[in-house]
Amino acid sequence: MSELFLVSPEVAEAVAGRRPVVALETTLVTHGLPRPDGVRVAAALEETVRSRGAIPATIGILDGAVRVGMTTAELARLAAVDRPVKVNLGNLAAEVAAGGCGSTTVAATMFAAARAGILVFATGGIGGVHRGSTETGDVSADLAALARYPVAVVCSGAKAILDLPRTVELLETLGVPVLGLGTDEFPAFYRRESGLRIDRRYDWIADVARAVRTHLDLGFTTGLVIANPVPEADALPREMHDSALGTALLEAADVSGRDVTPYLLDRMRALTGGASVKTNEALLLNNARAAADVAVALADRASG
Ligand code: PSU
Ligand code: MN
Repeated sequence: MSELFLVSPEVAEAVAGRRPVVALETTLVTHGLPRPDGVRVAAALEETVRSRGAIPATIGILDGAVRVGMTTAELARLAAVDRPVKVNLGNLAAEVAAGGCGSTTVAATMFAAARAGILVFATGGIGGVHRGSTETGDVSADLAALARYPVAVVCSGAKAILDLPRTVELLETLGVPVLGLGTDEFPAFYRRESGLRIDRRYDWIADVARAVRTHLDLGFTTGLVIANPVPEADALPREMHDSALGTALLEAADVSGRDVTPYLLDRMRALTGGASVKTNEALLLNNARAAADVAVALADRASG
């Protein structure tokens, strides 16, 4: 493989042996969580994936190369960069060409996972259609990536800072299956419910893994969303959530482009006295667990 795209020996061997692997992104480490929570949570996500019998593949860009399966030292270096670039599909090649470092969003992580042969990816919440998108045109590249790369993304829906009804509509338009784990509704990140529909509910990992396998066996080249709501005990209380969100959205009126999501997440942190970060961490760990279980179930099917 080229020196532009480096897969760690552990991940390469696991993929070649059809053993379970879970991709993890790095934008949530550098932009989604405050320091030093990002690196600590990244390590906890890897540990969670391992404890369920899968191999973690943390993905990011360092010294002009896409890294799949970053070491602890590499991740620490990326997190230590003063203002790491948030890399999605459009700016990835330029960043690599410049020899730089960057953290990968859901979109860029899906690209790298697909290229490395990884089927399952755990994150917090996907990006989507932003509020006010009819004026700004701001729609996350995560949706384009879901339409393009055959990776199952385990997430707690999309962040409520987004326009969730339009996000769900666009997933439908793009033909991306939205499979719920123990839920009939599209989760709203910090909270379990949105009132929005999903394609199908699953209550067992084996069943959702079978649906993923069938999607791939039928020859679909699109990704899938596996929507796993935050555990009830970890969800933000409704009043705290709604009032913080209302204020954060007002404050974000002048923020645009790639800064919008990190800005809103940071305002939610401040306005909830840090509670949103605890919720974010809890749902991430819950998604890493579910993703590892799905990856193990998929590997069992492949070999059995
Ligand atoms: N989920 C989180 N925290 C995050 C993100 C998602 O819990 O920081 C990041 C992801 O990397 C996602 C990105 O891809 O936010 C979306 O950014 P944008 O809306 O600019 O596409
Ligand atoms: Mn955007």
